[in-house]
Amino acid sequence: MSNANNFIDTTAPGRKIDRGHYHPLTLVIRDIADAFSSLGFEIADGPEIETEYYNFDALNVPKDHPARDMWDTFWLKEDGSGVKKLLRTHTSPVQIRYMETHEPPIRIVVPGRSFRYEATDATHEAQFHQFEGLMIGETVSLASMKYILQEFFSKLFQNETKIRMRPSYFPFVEPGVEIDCSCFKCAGKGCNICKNVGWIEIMGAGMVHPKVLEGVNIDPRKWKGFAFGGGIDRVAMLKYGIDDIRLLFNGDLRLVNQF
Ligand code: 2NM
Repeated sequence: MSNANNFIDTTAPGRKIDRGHYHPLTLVIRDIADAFSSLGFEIADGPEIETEYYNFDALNVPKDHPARDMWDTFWLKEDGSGVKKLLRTHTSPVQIRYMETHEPPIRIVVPGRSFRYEATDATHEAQFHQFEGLMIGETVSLASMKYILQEFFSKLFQNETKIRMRPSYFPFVEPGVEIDCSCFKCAGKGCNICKNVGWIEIMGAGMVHPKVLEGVNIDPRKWKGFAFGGGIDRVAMLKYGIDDIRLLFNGDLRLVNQF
């Protein structure tokens, strides 16, 4: 600044220029994409507005499944096309679209926004983020999945991570499993992150159901595939110690400025 006497104060501090910050979800999505890229997976994406066919039918979700209920799904107004549309409730429809347009072998991971029509609280939001993955090959098995996911989590958490599988049910896979990973903070000893059990419930997975493969014209006798899905918001909350999912979406810069 110069004043009337043409004095320039060269010791005055400069003006601070604010720098932008990546949202914690962006950071986690980048980490997930990097880890899977290094394992040979391609990153795919697709529409957030989907048809009933891609969101449910193609995934072997029966007509009477509760996930089809109005309470879980944001249905859009009829647009006269005769095709029922909705906000995708998972990113699996992207995998159906990918299988329709690509020949196996396939290795993809799909991070993206999904929607559920449900009440909001500290751990539930009407919008959330998922990453789903798919690997199809002639010799792909649950053993391949265990190796790939163990490598993935070890890269993501920069820590040697073990996983374990428990039987579960999803209509689009058979068999279906829940996957736990060893705690990235205490490595299984027990701490506040894993609530003293040493394991973190992290995703669902399984071998792609033959009906799903048949629906996209992939011969289930020749090709086998595993698929998995997990929550990105939850990973970001665990990794960065964020205790309320709503903080990720309310636009308050005090959250973003910490990253
Ligand atoms: C999950 C759990 C298990 C899954 C299956 C597919 C597809 F399209 F290949 F059939 N995509 N994602 C899948 C399987 C997702 O999320 C909890």
